[in-house]
Formats: sequence, structure tokens, C-alpha cells
Amino acid sequence: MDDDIDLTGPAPQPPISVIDYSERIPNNVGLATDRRLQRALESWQPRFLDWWAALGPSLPTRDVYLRTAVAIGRDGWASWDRVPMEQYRWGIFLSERGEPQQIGFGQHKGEPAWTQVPGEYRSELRRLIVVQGDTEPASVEQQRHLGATAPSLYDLRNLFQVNVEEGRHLWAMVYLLHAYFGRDGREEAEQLLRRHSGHQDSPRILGAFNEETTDWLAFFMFTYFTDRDGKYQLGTMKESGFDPLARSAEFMLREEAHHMFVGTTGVQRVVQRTAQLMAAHGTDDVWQYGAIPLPVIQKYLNLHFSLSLDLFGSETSSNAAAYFTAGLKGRWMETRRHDDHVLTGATAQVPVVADGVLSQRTVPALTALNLDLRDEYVADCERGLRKWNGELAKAGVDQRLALPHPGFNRNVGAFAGHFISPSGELLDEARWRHLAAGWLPTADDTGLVAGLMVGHHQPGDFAGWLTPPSTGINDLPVEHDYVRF
Ligand code: BYC
Ligand code: FE
Ligand code: FE
Repeated sequence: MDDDIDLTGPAPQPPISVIDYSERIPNNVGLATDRRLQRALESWQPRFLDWWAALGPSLPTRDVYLRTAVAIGRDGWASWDRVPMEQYRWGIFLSERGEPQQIGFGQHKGEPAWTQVPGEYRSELRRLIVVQGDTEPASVEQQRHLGATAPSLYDLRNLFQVNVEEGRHLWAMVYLLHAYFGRDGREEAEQLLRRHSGHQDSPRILGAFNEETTDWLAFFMFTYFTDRDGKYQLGTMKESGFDPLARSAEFMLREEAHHMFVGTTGVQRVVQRTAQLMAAHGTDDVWQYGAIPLPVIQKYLNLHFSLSLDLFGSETSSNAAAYFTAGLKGRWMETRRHDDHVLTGATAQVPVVADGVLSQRTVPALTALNLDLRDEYVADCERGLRKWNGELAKAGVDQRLALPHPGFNRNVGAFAGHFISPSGELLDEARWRHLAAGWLPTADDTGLVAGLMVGHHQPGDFAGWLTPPSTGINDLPVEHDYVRF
């Protein structure tokens, strides 16, 4: 989506640095001259490939039309080719920055950015990198079986593109752990392949990454809402005073734009088909025409939005204050904010639920930074809603989709343990549970959606529950054989 492409702001224009593809691990971090690091990563690589074989995409394919990062400069960073997926060139790429950077916020504001881990923040920094790293393979695991039911080769390709790039995002974090954290970094890198999404004994760290991605509507909602948390969290790390993390995140954001695109257009195409059928047949019940009724789309939206809000942590968080003050994690678009970038005297409003009402209280702004980021995220989410509702309007359908209240269905933060309806009414538990079947996908809903999920693996063949995309990938026709078996 054009509005999701420029995430990195006006970047400096360094000379285009070409990634060294003569290496077993393509990189622009000078691996060839660091034998110790090279050996460490070369011993991790086979374990990554074993993990990919065991828990990556389960549908066997011959090759997939994929983009691979080949350069770091703004233009022409990706090359396109048919690639057997297990031979994808996962590499380690840091975006390049012109001048030496300065820390832009917190108590070290104005000091030179760190090129080594600052000793006093070592464990916080490692924790951020581990949490970020953990989500990447988790999402690949969650999406493992979707290939079999892909609505087209175009969509299948997009799924695999997202999967290989999430695999590379794991590499990005593993590089930081190996290069900057010594032995405990190596141990954390091992653990990133040992925890598994939804595993009883060693689950992934954050809640949303242990949920099942049940079907392609869930996948589109996940890439729209949950990958978008990735966009925002990476946006905070791109500001980090720890330069290697900032530059890793900046390059990851470039890949992330496509994940946003998959979500936005995926849901849009589902809504478009539903709206067309509602208008053509004058009914809301479009199951009978092989599409997904609008209320079911709304329920999926409610679920994925609320799960994703949990990923921002508590509205009031001393962790968030500490990360910011230390210079580890900035705000979204930190450099464009018109304040002192230190925030010691500032205050902010956060939600509270007390005595049966939703209200606000004032807290130090530093402790409200998770909410600050979440608010930016919610505003961004609204833009997709406007597009999707535009499809309904175009078809002449009166109903609209809406984001639920941020307190709906929450397990983290001020709203956790309270029973709030999508419209923001505080209810008692029994009443909420009684009404929940109208708000969240039921087993019947997911069963009916699953019934529509039949693989369409011929070029130009599209499932009927969504419209074909308006254009293909990289100027190729929509009917192109993007994946070969
Ligand atoms: N689940 O102060 P609090 C992506 C824990 S997505 C489980 O409220 P904090 C991607 C928390 O750890 C982006 N536990 O929160 C998307 C803490 O535990 P401790 C991923 C949770 O620390 C799609 C306690 O509760 N990146 O890239 O300010 C596909 C109190 O925490 C959860 C990041 O998240 C939860 N949801 O914020 C592929 C960035 N929430 O310390 C990829 C790195 C909170 O008391 N992570 N807790 O043991 C962070 O910045 C922060 O850890 C969080 C939490 C924002 C996640
Ligand atoms: Fe990612
Ligand atoms: Fe992503």
C-alpha cells in the first residue's frame, strides 16, 4: 500500500553498498573479517535450516517468485527471481547511515550512539532483542499450514514472501545476539529455535504469537494488525541509541511494508467480494454464495485487533519508562516530536477502570509510553478501516466495519479482567460471556470459514470468497505462475 511504504522517513543517501553474496551468509556487516562471529553464525545456520524444514511452510513447492535483499541503498534494494524456498539467501543487513549518529532522546540525549552494548543496560537491551526475535519465527510457525488452502498462487507467493522475510528478521536479531552479547547471546539464539508457537512447555514469549492462525482470513487480519505491531515496535527501535539495533530495525521496516500491504489488500478483497454479493442478492447471508458474511469479518477483526493491542504491554509501564530514559527504545517518529525528548516533567492520561466506570488518570508521561505507541498504532489501523468501508460504500451496502473499543477482550493492562463490549460499555462477566458469540469468532464461524478454504494452485485461479488483486507482483500479470510445484 503506498501509504505503508515510506516507513523510514527521509533517510540519508549513503553510497549503495552491495551485499557480499560470495559469503555463505550474505551480509554487509563484514563477516569475512570476523572469523569468530562467522564461525558462530555458520554453526547456527544449519539449525535454522533444520527449524525451517520442520516448522516452516509445509506445502512442498519447486520454486517461488521472491524478492531478496541485495543492496542497502534506497533504490533497487531487492532482486526478483524464482527461488527454491529452502535456498533463499537469508542474510544480515544493516541500513547505512551517513554521519555518526547521536542518541536522540532520554538521559543520554546528544551523546554519540553506542556501537557496543552499554554495560549498564545490557540485560534490558538483550531482553528487547530476544522478545523481538521470538516473534519472527513464531509467525512462520503459526502460518505453516496455510499454503495448502491458498486462494491463489498470487496469495501463496505473498504468504511465502512474508515467511522468508520473517525468517530473515530472526537472522537480524540473532546477529545482534551473537555479535554483541557473547555466550548468553548465543544461548538466547538457541532458545529462539527451541520455543515454539503454542507449545505446552516452551511457548513463544508474547500472547498473540501462541494463537492459531486458523485460516486465510485470520492470516490477512494477522498481517494487518499483528505485523503492524511489528512496524510500530521496530519504529521505536529504529530510534535506539544502540546503533546496530537501530540500523537492523530500519532495514527490517523496509521489508515490513509488504506485510502491511498483504494485510490491507487481503482484507479489502474479502470485503469487496462480500459487499458485491450482498448488493447483488439483497441479503446479508453470503455463506450461500461461498463468501464470508460481514459480521464474521467483523468478529475476526475484533479478535485480531484486541490480541494485537495486548502486544503493546500495559498502558502504565515502568519498563517503558526505563527503556526510553536509557535511550534504548524511542517513540514513534521521535525526531518529529516537538518536545524536549526527555519527558521528565511531562504528564499523560491513561485509562482506568474503577468503581464500575471507565475513566482516565494522570501519570508521568514517561510511564505512559506504551500507550503513546499504541495510540499511534490505533490511528494507523483506522486507515485500513476507511479503505475497507470504502468498498462497502462503493457497492451500495449500508453496514460498516469498525475497530472495537480498546478495552474489548483484553488480557494485558488497565482493561484486563474487565468485561467491556466492542462499543465500550462496561458489563458484568456473565452478560459479556453471553454476548461474546456475537463479537468473537465462534467454532461455527471458523468452521464455516474453514469450509471455504480450498487450495487454488493453478495460475489465474482464484477462490470465490475474495476478489482477485487489481495488479500482480512486480508488474507481472495477476495470472502469473508465481509458485511452481
Ligand atoms: N504477552 O511493563 P509491561 C513483530 C509482560 S511484533 C506476554 O506492561 P513492557 C511481528 C512484560 O514482558 C513486535 N507478556 O510491558 C509481528 C513484562 O514482563 P516482566 C514484537 C507480556 O515490558 C508479526 C510484564 O508483562 N516486538 O515484530 O513495557 C509477525 C509487564 O510488562 C505481554 C516487540 O514487542 C504480552 N502481550 O512491554 C512477525 C518489541 N505484554 O518484565 C513479527 C520488544 C507485556 O515483568 N518488546 N508482558 O517479566 C517490548 O518492547 C516489550 O517487551 C513489550 C512489553 C512492548 C512487548
Ligand atoms: Fe518481522
Ligand atoms: Fe512482518
